[in-house]
Amino acid sequence: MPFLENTSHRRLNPLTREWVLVSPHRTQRPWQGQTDRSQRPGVEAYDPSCYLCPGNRRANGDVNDDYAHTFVFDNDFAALRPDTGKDSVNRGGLIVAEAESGICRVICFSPRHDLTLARMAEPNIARVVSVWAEQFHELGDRPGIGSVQIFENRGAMMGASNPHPHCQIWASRSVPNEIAKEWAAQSAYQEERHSCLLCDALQLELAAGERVVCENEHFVVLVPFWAVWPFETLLLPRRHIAAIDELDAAERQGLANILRQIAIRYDNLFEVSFPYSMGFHQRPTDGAAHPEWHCHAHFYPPLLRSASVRKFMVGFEMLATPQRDITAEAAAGRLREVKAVHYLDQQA
Ligand code: H2U
Ligand code: ZN
Repeated sequence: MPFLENTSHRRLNPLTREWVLVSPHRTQRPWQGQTDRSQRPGVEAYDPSCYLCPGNRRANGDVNDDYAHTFVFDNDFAALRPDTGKDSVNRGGLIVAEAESGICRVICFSPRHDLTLARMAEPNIARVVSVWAEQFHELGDRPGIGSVQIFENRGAMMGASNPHPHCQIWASRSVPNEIAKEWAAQSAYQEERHSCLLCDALQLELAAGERVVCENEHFVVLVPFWAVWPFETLLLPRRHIAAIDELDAAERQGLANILRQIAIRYDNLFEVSFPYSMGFHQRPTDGAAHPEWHCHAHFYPPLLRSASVRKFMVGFEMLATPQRDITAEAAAGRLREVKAVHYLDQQA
């Protein structure tokens, strides 16, 4: 449909039922992609001052295990605590608050301070996937936990406090905003069409092909039609599962493989360790089966045209609707074009 390539239009995100404004005519100018090989990571395999490296002391005095693969600990500065009680206030629906409880953890992906998912070996990423599955299961099974959010903030640009490869888990009593929106949309779709929103979207995307970035036997990564961030991607299991604890052994390997693939493509785009926030959206953990829910991960990277030019969600976007210039189709093309081998592993 040509209007999608040359006319201002808005696209609907059926998962959140929010719109994004696309202004493709603003990118008729040539691609300004720049790379910056000077920004090679200068970090060491072990940093004595890192609070995530094996055997080091954390801010609260605890000493990390001398771990060989992954390491999980309760966040010393947890935003959610298990023991908050049940206080609430409601003044006419205008001044409303509830005590919120939960558990926050940190997961180190590797003892190596200098690695990222893009630079880790696939079997070691598979270990991380297994820890995610165990943690989701363990925390989600607890009474009083309604949702488990696993997320990674990568890079100073996204506010990550430390380059050591790690992610966080926030398990909360209530269902967070983004999950609540996606839950409502997936439930409504299931009720109306007796089908799964993301299974159907995946079939459409695979048939179109133009927004698919990479795939394997079990997973597909694509720039969704409704992407807001320039190089935003959606990672989807081909099988209809509601959470990663339902993945079998081959699918866990497959998830490790696809995570490595997309992380490498991101790094190769501007030849920089690519910043992003990513996370898994999984079924609410209220004990129900959630047949409407299709497990997936979102990658939200801030970079726009080079290693240093980032997109800001300001102005119209903050006050009205998010907007993008480069189309989802063009962004997917860029991510497909780059090499599948990490730039630091390519021969000069
Ligand atoms: P981020 O890089 O995404 O901010 O995650 C690091 C987390 O590690 C952060 O939530 C926690 C911070 O609270 N932390 C500890 O639990 N112990 C420490 O000694 C320092 C940081
Ligand atoms: Zn470290």
